[in-house]
Amino acid sequence: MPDVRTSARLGIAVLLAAVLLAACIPSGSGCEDLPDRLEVTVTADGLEPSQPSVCRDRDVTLVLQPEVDGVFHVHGYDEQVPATTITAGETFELSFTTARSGQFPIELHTDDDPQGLDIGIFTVREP
Ligand SMILES: [Cu+2]
Repeated sequence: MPDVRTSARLGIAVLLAAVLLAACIPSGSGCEDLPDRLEVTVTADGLEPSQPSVCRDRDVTLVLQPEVDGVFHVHGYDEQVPATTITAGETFELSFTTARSGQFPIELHTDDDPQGLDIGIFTVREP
């Protein structure tokens, strides 16, 4: 009965494909699937994405694309990411090693608001 054999083979092939596919999908634990290079749009009152997340012990690059002028500051991460003067329309690349994990408020200081405004949260997850 060739039909039965063919469909059995097909069944095995589908099962095998499903297993292989499942193996390719990164597991949800840790932060293996988080990117090391993140493009971040900076607006007057927010970020896109609003909560950039990376993994600890990685060489990370934040690519800032500001729509406003100001000083970009990751509160509590000053050693790795010095406060950076940004200009609307230009691109700024901040490269650093994520030495510490945690959540760090991202602030934007402007001439209008020198004290700074929380525009997002930078998250460094444990591997
Ligand atoms: Cu600040």
